[in-house]
This record gives sequence, structure tokens and C-alpha cells, in this order.
Amino acid sequence: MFSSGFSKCAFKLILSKTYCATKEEECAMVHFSVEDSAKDWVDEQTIIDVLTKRTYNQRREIAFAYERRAKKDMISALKGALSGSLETVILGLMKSTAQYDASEIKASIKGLGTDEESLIDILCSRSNAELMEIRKVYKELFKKDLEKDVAGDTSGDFAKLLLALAKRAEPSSVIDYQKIDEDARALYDAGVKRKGTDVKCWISIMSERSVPHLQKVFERYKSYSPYDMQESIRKEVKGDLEKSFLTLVQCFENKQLYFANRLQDAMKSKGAKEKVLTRITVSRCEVDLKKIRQEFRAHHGKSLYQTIAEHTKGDYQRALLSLCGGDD
Ligand SMILES: [Ca+2]
Repeated sequence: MFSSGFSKCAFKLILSKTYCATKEEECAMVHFSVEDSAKDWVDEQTIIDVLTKRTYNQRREIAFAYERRAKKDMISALKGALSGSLETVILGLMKSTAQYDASEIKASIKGLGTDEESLIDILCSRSNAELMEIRKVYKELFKKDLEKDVAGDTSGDFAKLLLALAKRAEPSSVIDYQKIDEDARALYDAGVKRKGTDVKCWISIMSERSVPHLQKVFERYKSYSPYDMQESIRKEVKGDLEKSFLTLVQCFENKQLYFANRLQDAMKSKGAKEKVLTRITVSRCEVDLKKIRQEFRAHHGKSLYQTIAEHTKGDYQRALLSLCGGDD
């Protein structure tokens, strides 16, 4: 299969920026690098080089080519060859963004207990269009309704909010100028102005309006309330509900800054919260990671690349840095 002398060195050359490898060559590289797994030796670096520098569609092409050549499933081969955090990243990259999000949601409600943090991270930050795709893919993958699974695993107002978000309709950018003032006042009346909170009212406004509309509502809100929307949420609700509303509002205001802050949080102490770091890097690398890098640099006084380099190590670090793409 490999002509003699087609060395690892040649693979590295193929990967150099001036030469764009064909999918056959890339497939050969992946094949070569996982082939020796039976002998307890895997060329992780080549796997990282090939799979983190391509788009999802290119990775799929490489997998098809691999399967034709090796006559076995590439994902199973990767599972056999890799382990730990690197395996999680690489297997995540072999899914489309919607498949990845759907699988993360499934994993967070599977079994006893619920990973509320992951549910909030995904359901409160994805756009209507993304959520519609996630819902479709979830049904295809797991033969179940996302809304039902999420509602079945959570309770109270938190469940109602997630359900409303999971069911969100067609994406829209409509700003209803007649409703801006009405919505701002309703949010104020339902929260800061009264005793307790009318959570139902908050949920309906925040899940049924477009993002540009809500941005104007939150601006207008300040003319009624002594606290801005985020401060009001902190005063009115607690726990998962508080985190969910805050995530929503932060994403409505600046989604890439929200992700940058989550990344900073995940790496503020020694080591890193790998789950969050992996999820954001893998799920946003083809969506808006460049913009997230810019926000990170602007708000945290250091590049995302440098921060990842300081808080991770080994093959996991090499994979994340390669996905990050560059230093800012
Ligand atoms: Ca209140």
C-alpha cells in the first residue's frame, strides 16, 4: 500500500502549507498513523496534523478514502488508537457541529443525574437555525425528540425555559419597533418591579423574539429599571435558572465574548476544565472561533493560544492549539 521510502518525513512535507494534500494522500497518512495501534504505537502527531487542519467535510472525505483503502471504519480505528482527552477532541471533530451538539446534549442527560452546565451552555447559546438543525440531527441519531428528553430530565421553570428554547421557531431578524417599549416594560413589571418574578413572562419574551429585537429591548429596559437586564436576572432568580437567563442575555449581546469568557473561566486556575475547553473549541472551530479569539485577546489581556498553551499539555494541547489556528 505504501511505496517503500514514502516516509513519515514525506507526510510532513505533504502537510506543509505550500502543498495541499489530496484526500488520498491524507487518508494514507491517517492509515499509516493508526496502522500500528496493535503494536502499541500510534503516530498521534500525524493524526492531529491531518484532522485538525481540515474542515468537517474534508475530514469526512478523508474518512471515506480511508475506509475504501483500509476496509475498516476510520472512527473505530481512531477509537482503538487514541485515548483520553485527545480521543475526545478527535472523535468530536469527526462529527458535524450539529451532530456534536446533539451528542453533547444526549451525554449530559444520559443516566442518573444531569449535567446542567452543559445543557445551559448549548441550549442557551445556539441560534434558532442551529437549534433547528440540532433537533433534526438528534432525532436521526437517537430516534427521540430533543424537547421531550430535555424536559424529562429537568424540572420547574428551568425545564420550561429549556423547552421553550429547544422548540424555537424559524430564525428571524425582525425588529418589531412597536413592541420594543412594551417588551421592555413587561420584563421590568415581571421582575424588578414586583414581588417575586413572573418567570413565564421572561421566558416567552426571551424565547420568542429575534436577537436584534431583544438587543433593543434590553437597551430600552434601562429606562424603566435601575438595574440592567443582567443585574436584574442576578437579583430575581437563582441557580440554573439564573445561569440560563444570564447565558441567553450575554449571547444576545455578544456571543463570541460569552464564549471567550467561558474559555477564560475554564482556564483561570492551574490546569483546565477540559470538558468546557474541548466543547467550545470543537463546536465553534468552524463557526466563529476566530472572532472568539479576538474577543479573548481584547478582554483578557492575553491570546487564547497562549492561554491554552499555559493550561494544557501533550497531544491534547497540540490538537487544541492547531484548532485555535494562530496566536493573536
Ligand atoms: Ca421581583
